[in-house]
Amino acid sequence: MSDETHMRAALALARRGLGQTAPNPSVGCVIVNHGMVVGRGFTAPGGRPHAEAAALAMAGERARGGTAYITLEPCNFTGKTGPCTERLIEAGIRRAVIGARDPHPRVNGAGLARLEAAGVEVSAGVLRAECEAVISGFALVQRAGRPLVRLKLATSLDGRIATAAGESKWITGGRARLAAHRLRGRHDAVLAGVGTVLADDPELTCRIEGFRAAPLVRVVVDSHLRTPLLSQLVRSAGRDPLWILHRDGADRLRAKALAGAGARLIELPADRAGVDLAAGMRALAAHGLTRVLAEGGGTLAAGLLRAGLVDRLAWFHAPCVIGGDGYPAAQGFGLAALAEAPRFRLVASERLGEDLLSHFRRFETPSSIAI
Ligand code: AOF
Ligand code: ZN
Repeated sequence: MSDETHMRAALALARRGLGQTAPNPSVGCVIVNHGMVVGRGFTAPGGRPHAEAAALAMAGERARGGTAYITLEPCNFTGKTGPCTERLIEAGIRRAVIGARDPHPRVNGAGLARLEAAGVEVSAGVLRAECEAVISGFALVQRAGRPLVRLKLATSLDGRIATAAGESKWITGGRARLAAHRLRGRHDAVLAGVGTVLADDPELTCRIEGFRAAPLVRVVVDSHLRTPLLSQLVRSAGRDPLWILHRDGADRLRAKALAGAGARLIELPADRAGVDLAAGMRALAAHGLTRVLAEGGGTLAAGLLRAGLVDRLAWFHAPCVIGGDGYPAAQGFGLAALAEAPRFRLVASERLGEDLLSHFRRFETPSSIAI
């Protein structure tokens, strides 16, 4: 079988860990010897052990003389675990096929160089684009100091998230809702605005049994600490992490009560709309998050879009029309000209029952392509 075929299998393994390995990227590794797959591994929940260690443990002596297919360049320094380069060399791996480079400043090509210096034949860049996509959150943290932000919207055909009376439950059908939970499961954190918390009292968990081994962080943007102590989010804060992004000068007693209930409070500078969301995203990266799913409502969506913080869109459309008096997916953000509108590129779409899910990526201009 070709290098690409084995790398595809390694990619499928890497995707299994998505949303569970932060602050580490999720990596997949397949070890092949004499045409037989002898080891498979992916980065464990929490980021350790690394994929290579898991695959080598499965292969044992059968790794000797074999080829390792790894979605990311192996690490070559002792962080929280020993370097994977040395493990691969000691196990007698003869050839390494690598997808993406590790953008971590201490690796960035040095892992490949170490393997080559030890006489391992290295082929780099196999299915590079797919392998880079899997580590895009981690790469953004390294390059821009903020996590990947995917905005999820579930709207009517005319882009409304609720009727004028505020009714918003069940716009989309069951299959779309299941897909939305799966989406949550592949992120490190779910982000919502306090307006949504007050209106819907959501729990923001991934309710698919057995999907996740690592906790999903719930983050609320709540400038003035209005999240109710009796909300589902606060009541479940002992079980699943709850972080609250608030502006400086918020009520001290409320801050104390929320912290006492188990929430982590993160203070941010204010901007005209509430908290400075760019600073908020940097704070989330500093606290170890790499992939964030923003779920609304319209104020948060507008804030993120206006600040240029939306890297991906997952847009569910239900086949109904609510009309202009309903709540828009994104509140106004004062565009002066169409040329300033945030632009996206459609990358995939699928039918889910009667609904449509479209995936978009931020439209990259040549100067923004590094991200
Ligand atoms: C790999 N395989 O499965 C992953 C890697 O803090 P540590 O010790 O866990 O190591 C962090 C480094 O390992 C950093 O460069 C990160 O990109 C890389 N992640 N490396 O060889 C893996 N998850
Ligand atoms: Zn490693």
